[in-house]
Amino acid sequence: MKFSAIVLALPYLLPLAVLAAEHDHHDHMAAPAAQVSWAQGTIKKIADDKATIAHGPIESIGMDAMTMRFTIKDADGLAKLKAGDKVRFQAVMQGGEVVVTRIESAK
Ligand SMILES: [Cu+2]
Repeated sequence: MKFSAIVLALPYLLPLAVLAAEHDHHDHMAAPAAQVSWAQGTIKKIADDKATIAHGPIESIGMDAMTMRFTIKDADGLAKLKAGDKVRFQAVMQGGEVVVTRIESAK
């Protein structure tokens, strides 16, 4: 009786298993953050969740050295920093905008 219940339920469970597997796959695709290379820079100014950084080349987004303003998603990291600090950070393209996902003091 238990067996027939499983057999009857199988066609309904199978698509769920496929969905779950696909979801896993997407999670992997959406989480390359650990492999993003670090870029170097010096903080020029901090205002709210934005920081102006004089940065070196940013390999992860193919950007040359320049001074520009970033949206910083790493609020905890940003809270420990001030203008003049040398930093290292990870930048990615997110919704057509360059955002900094991690930032910390560079010793
Ligand atoms: Cu730049």
